[in-house]
Amino acid sequence: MLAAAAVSISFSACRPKGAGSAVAGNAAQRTYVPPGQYDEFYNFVSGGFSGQMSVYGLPSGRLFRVIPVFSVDPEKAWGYSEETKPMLMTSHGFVPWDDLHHIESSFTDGMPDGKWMFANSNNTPRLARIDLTTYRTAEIIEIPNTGGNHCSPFTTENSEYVIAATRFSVPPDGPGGDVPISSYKQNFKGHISFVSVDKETGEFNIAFQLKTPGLNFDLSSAGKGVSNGWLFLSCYNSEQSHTLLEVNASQNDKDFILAINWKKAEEYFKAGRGTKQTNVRYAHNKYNEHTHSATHEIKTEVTVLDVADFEDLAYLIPCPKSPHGTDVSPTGEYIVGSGKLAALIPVFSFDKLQKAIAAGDFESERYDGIPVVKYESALHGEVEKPGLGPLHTEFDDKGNAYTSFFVSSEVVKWNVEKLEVLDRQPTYYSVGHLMVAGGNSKKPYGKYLVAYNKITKDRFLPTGPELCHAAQLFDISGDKMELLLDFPTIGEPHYAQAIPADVIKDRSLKIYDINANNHPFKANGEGEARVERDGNIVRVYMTTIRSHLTPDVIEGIQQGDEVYFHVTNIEQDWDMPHGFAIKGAGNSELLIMPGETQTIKWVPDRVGIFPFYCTDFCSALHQEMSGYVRVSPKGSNVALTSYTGNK
Ligand code: RUQ
Ligand code: CUA
Repeated sequence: MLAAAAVSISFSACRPKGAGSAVAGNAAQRTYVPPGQYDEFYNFVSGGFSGQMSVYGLPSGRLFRVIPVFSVDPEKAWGYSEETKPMLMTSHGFVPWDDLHHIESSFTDGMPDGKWMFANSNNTPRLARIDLTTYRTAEIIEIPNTGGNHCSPFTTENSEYVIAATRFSVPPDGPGGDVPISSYKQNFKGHISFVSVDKETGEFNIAFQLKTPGLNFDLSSAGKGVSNGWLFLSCYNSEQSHTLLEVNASQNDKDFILAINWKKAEEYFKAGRGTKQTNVRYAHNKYNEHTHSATHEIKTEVTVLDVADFEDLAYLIPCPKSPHGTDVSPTGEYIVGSGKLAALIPVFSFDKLQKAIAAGDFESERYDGIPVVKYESALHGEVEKPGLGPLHTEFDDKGNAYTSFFVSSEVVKWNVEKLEVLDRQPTYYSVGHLMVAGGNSKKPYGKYLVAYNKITKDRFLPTGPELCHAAQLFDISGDKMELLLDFPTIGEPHYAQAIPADVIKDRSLKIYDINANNHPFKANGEGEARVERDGNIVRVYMTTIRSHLTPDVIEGIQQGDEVYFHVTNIEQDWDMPHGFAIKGAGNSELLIMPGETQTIKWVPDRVGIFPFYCTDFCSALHQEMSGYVRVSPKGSNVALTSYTGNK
């Protein structure tokens, strides 16, 4: 122990100043997961501007999967196969990219239940549900009346709703949107969407929206425990300025946390008090595990309730200064506001908030019709001198909070009741989000904290101008946080979730049951493999099994035909995908899981012989798993034929 500490001290002493390596002496042992053994936690991490979600193990930091959500992925043909293209459709058409900031788990009684991960897209406003049996994006819904869905996806205690609120207030959808931008104060509105989640299937539905003044909603947390039924959203730009926000939205000493009584809002909605808005257009895309295909539809109606029309729905709490994270403690009693430009962290008390509301303890002036609770009346207290640029807060199982500080590049531990700073550790560098295992649940697992850093500079081998982002793993089981590990991440990681492996791992699907495959172009065994022509559309019903494709000889295709390879993997063994690729295809490969059917479109642009092959090294004779298509000129009389083995 002593020797290890001495080694780490002398090691850090010869590093350039500031690049610190103050790593716990036995960090290697504490993060080493021996070959063949499992990690203790799954870590689901947002991929930021990569549009993906990645799955790591903790404490090892090993990367298991990268799941395309709002992005195309040629490895899996996501967005390239005919079956998955509808998933990326929006009211603007096919949108194959987005900025995925936040991952939040589905909850049962305030605890992650391992069913789904929810994800937001920050640019073209969408919400996604990722299924934790298949590790695929199962559903995407577009959010109307919204400009930038940053304040999302925050989940209520029993996943009744996933919240999606607009980062940029904008005029509501429809023809009334053509207004001068300088008319912000009259015409720009915020909307908070309550997207319901079906208990069994997880299916989304925009139950209702709340229309609010033109604030910018940054982040949010649903109440839990004592505050279950409430929702807290941080708001910046209370100035409602529309240009040079850097300056103009930093004028007010305090912005707000908006407290919403969502149970009340739900009551009003169910009582028919909302207004139907019928000039919206938003996509709703679902992936069906039996047809192995996605569907896309456009919806045209949403119910809106204006918070200003109701006395007891919404209250503003002043919060210094351009708050970013708003985080609710495990009991639900404390609400932490992290003002990006504030020199302290205010902690509000739900109990005091309720008393202030009951007593009408408000500022003399409303804000655009909404009562403003007096700051002191809702305040539990302030954490003094915590650091610079607080962003996000998570909680452990011992009454402590952990806040990330972007500007001073550190994570700070403090006691929630006593508001005392207990420890601070540097991060390398400029931490954005941080995450404690279960740190947003009713009973945090504690043990680990991960800092997700924006800048890595000298932490890894240089790779040109573009460097990786990174995560840093801390052990928080003792009094002091101990840095254990750095690991690079996919894209820009923002929020993440860590869930014990035991909650999730047995849910994982191994194969798709071939008998439950209802794909309209499935080949039910090699006997059904065939090629059919309908005008210039040719459908190849193909099967794969070690180590041949059926058919593997295809003739009678003509230049300019629209050829669809519907490939069914008839294996029923775990971890036995096959791939499919053909020369000149303008999209990607297919990677077909056992029991699944997937389709790639190919339009041959010239005559000749086109080889195709399996792309996944599946057996000793994988290299033999190939075939040929003969392409003849348009109008040729070469007969359409196909076979494998003897003709
Ligand atoms: S927000 S740092 Cu979307 Cu903090 Cu990521
Ligand atoms: Cu199938 Cu390689």
